[in-house]
Amino acid sequence: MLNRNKHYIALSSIILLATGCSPSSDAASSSSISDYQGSATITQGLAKTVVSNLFECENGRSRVAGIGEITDSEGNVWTVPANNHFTTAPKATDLYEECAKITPKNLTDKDETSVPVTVIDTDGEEITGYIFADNYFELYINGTLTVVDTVPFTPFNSSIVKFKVKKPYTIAVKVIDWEENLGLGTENNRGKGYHPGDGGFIASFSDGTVTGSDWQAQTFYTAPIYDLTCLSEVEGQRLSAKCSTEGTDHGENAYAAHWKTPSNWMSKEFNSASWPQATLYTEDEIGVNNKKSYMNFIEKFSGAGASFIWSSNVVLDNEVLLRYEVK
Ligand SMILES: [Ca+2]
Ligand SMILES: [Ca+2]
Ligand SMILES: [Ca+2]
Repeated sequence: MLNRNKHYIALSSIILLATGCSPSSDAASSSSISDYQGSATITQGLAKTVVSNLFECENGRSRVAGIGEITDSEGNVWTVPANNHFTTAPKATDLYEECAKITPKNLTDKDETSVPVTVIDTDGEEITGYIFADNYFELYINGTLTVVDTVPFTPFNSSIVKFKVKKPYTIAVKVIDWEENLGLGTENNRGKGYHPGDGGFIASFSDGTVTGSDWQAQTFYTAPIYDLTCLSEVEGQRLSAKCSTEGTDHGENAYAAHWKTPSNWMSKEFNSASWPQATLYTEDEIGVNNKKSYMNFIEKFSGAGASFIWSSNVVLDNEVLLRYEVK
């Protein structure tokens, strides 16, 4: 089967090798794939949509949460914004979810006794977690996929989870900043057709565990990139602080950087020693002050001592894996 992206990338690489010139077809891209030296695999342009929309909002509006595939110059297929288990995994219990008309004003309006308990260890401690993600999370405890977010993109929602486990245990979370322009890392927002959007994740647990800078966060998908020379790597960190985070109306030829996720990244035994520490973000930076799914339960988020975390770039890094060991 012909894949236009693969052929475009392969052809442009040959031309660039032959001429040493930058592509003239895209004024926004000032460097080429063949010049890129880092550990990521680079793709360019829009992915092929393979799932048009994972989620329909029954009561209200939501952004279209599609899934795409894009093939790199070596024939590897990348799923964007990321591989996920939304359609198959157990869903988290909604703390606040407008599409389901679950909109308590505070925690006392919420019946927590009906939240199902995932048993990791039968003789473990029962722990309750409170989670808010921009936009989507999948929670693993000791490598077991415990629950996933009920809303992949928008509206913003929050979740409760209960599990039974013995210490020490490992929390691993896949977080996805979803995108409308699949493979380009952008959405129609703030008057721009290709706005990069941002992520953010915060959680607290009844055993005192909270998200913070002692969590680890590694990046697996960074987009949009308009100039590949802005990417760098230092001691395992996949850095993009020099890359533009501006929206544009001409983002259709953006590059994306992909890294393969290790198959056992969520397991207790996985060695994440090379992963960077998580970066902290303020509530203002994430922009939650107008979001009831967060503010109505703030006592379980920043009020519990938890901080918003992500990788080093909360705008451009769209698939991030988090790990934390509870001692
Ligand atoms: Ca969500
Ligand atoms: Ca983003
Ligand atoms: Ca987002």
